Amino acid sequence: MTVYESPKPDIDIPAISITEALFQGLDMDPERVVVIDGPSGREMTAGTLKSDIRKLAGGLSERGYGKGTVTALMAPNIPEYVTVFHGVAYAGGTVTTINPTYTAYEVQKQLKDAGAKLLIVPEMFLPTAKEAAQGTSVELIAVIGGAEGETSLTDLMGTAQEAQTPVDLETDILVLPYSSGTTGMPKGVMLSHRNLVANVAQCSAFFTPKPGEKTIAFLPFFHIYGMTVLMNQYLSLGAALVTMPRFDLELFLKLVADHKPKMLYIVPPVALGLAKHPLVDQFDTSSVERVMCGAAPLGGELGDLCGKRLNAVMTQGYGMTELSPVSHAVPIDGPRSGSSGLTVPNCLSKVVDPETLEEKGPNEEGELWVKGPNVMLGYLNNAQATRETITEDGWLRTGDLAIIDEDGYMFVRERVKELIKFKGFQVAPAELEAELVGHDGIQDAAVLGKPDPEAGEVPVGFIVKAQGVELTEDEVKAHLKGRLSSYKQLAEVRFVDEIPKSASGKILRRLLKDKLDG
Ligand code: AYL
Repeated sequence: MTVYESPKPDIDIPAISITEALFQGLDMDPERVVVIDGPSGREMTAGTLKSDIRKLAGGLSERGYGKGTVTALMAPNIPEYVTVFHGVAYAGGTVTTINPTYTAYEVQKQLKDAGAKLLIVPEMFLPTAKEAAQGTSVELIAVIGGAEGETSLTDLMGTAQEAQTPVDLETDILVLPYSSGTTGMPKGVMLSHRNLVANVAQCSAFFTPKPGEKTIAFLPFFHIYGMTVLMNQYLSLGAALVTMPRFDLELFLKLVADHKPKMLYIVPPVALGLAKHPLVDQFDTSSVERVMCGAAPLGGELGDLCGKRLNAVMTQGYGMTELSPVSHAVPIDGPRSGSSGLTVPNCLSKVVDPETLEEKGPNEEGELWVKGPNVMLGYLNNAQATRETITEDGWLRTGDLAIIDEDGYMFVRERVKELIKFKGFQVAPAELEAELVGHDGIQDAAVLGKPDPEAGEVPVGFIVKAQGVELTEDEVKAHLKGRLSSYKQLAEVRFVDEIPKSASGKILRRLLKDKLDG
């Protein structure tokens, strides 16, 4: 019967929009370079960024694409990502962030679900964007950098907007990233300005970058980790980002040597590289004092190895898209191997028996529940999933089994929800299953995650063939190839006679998991 508060004092969460928070950082010094494109070295100053955001917000509002409009942003980490995200936010609109490596089919599903009217992409992704936009509510595609015969991002800019378009900070939807949550298909996670402003402040209690400090931003801004912890936290505190459109260990190490970050933000597969890859010895990483790893389980041993190799304090954070995302983090002055951290300020956490809902004591295992100003508004157009995830008194059920020790340190033990994590990316079994049963030769299918030393987990398909059908593993795999992006592909196929199900038709994943392990 224990509810855990943060050991750190609560903080005042300013009643401002996320872009007003950003401008506090940018206004510290307009001449300061705040975003650098890693591969090319192209620089953007705080002054230019602010001015571009205000012009874009003005242009969007003039065209009627401000408040009430969902804009889809499908881009890797490039300096203009910040301009678009905040241009939309300052105009009072909603951004849905799309993984640029998605197939046209996946992009189309998100565009439709989110009801996006405007789609903004770099030229490289224009063909996918055009294909995806067909038959959706998208009215206009704008190209970052421009393209022959297309509306460019610059064309969208208008007269600089003087002030934030009024929004309800607590109830208007600022951003719609997608997450499958504890069960089912990916869903739009409705996050408000307050959710993001709160989480930036909550994170800062544990890992505050100083003005002018830089870090290397390869974690994608379209995912909540990069969005809050890097883009919004760093820039709103006057710190700077070196963006990488995709991860490449050698370039990453070179950027570390050149830009001398004190803190690195990573995911477990990168921790593996940093701990073991010979390339690491060829670069100067001596500026790094601290590494923060999150988004998937990191073994204590691997974490220690990574910290030792870089001669830095290795810490973890824990979070969920639905929590904006960070609810737990390990402080630099109290590292603990293998722990995902202490509760962040203004937040409560507890461990609950998922069946009886009884609250557990220290070191007793149960489902982790979290409450705070960073808990999402709910899932877009899905009141039922919202009700199943957030209790009436505001606790978010994480779907992770954990313990909290007597000092308040949380340790994730196991993921009990369906979600598979491939290199920190979400793979929703239900999405793969829906595609698989769409194949004529497949009568039924279930997808589970199998532990993998490099990716963390890989999806494995259990397949029941339709009667009298010949079907090979390759044919099953090929069915998902053009439809779903590379990280959602099946690593393995197992043909079975039936998928075990409960009386209500739910897949009994536990039973299949035993098969996987056995
Ligand atoms: P989503 N250890 C184990 N599992 C984790 C951890 C961790 N440290 N962090 C996240 N997960 C798993 O929405 C867990 O199953 O957000 C959780 O429910 O893509 C799920 O990932 C959520 O996946 C940080 C720390 C960001 C974490 C994040 C998480 C963003 C991932 C910033 O500092």
